[in-house]
Amino acid sequence: MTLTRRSLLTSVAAGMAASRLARADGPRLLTAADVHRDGYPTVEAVRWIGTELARETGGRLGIRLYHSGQLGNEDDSIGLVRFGGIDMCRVNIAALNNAFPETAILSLPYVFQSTDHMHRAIDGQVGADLLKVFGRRGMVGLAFYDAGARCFYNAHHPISTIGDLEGLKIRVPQSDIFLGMAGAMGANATPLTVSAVFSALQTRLIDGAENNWPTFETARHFEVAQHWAQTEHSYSPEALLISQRSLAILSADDQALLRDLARRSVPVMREKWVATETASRAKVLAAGVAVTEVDKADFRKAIEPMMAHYLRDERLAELFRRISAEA
Ligand code: BDP
Repeated sequence: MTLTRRSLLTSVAAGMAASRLARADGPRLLTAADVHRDGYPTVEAVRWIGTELARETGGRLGIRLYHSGQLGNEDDSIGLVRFGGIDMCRVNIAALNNAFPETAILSLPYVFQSTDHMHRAIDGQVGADLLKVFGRRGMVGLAFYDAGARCFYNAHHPISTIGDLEGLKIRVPQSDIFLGMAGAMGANATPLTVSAVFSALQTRLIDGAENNWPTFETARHFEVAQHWAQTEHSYSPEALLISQRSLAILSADDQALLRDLARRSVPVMREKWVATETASRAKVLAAGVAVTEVDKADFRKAIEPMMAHYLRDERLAELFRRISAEA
């Protein structure tokens, strides 16, 4: 991030914090950031929380949404939430892996065998335990949302075997896990923010990336990268976080209401997610994207040494055992 952009974000955040204080007697609007564009299921879920919050409090509380990365990338918004510049952010757990090592278990490759398996983990005690880790850095985890199964796509050639990934320059999120994973699978892994991917594909700085159907479609990656391989290597879910300070300003009843709405927004989001995933897939297929099936066993084998390395951490090994027991 350039100095100019950082100072811009700092003053935006300072301005927002000041305006929240100035509105102390009026409706308190919690500010929330998302990199996805308006209408994306995560944006709609947080909007739903805001609408319900306003309804339940007679307009005393609400949410002001900054979607489409208006407040910067996910690292920027996590920083803003930690220090109270904004109140909430919705980010992928990948953006939290490095700072909160336990969250690695949700991003690591082939930990989940299906969407149902992932749901059992995030909806159950594993999810509840992991939402608590953010307290170490001034944040509170409110909910996990679906992000589907991530797959590789590229502008060059179909990927049918793991060997086809060899040497391709593949964008990954700024997480050691994603870097290590794509590297272990033979790709030349390039960390970039998601907002940079479209132009990086266009200018051929990268050959491809990996993500879910809705991001592939809404961020227009499919216009350049027309080869999709059904690798389903990670189910890395989304997280909704609030600043501890912002939560502490609310009364105990309001805190409970917000937590409850965040919980109830999960099935709301899931319904939108399923519809969006289907629509995005249909749209890109109609636009000429070709899908290849792969033998996942080869991909799993490639990441075995990496998994063994991570599972030497007893916390991760224990989470892995609990998740595997629910397969
Ligand atoms: C998308 C997530 C978004 C991430 C992005 C990424 O919804 O939060 O920023 O992936 O790859 O699936 O960075």
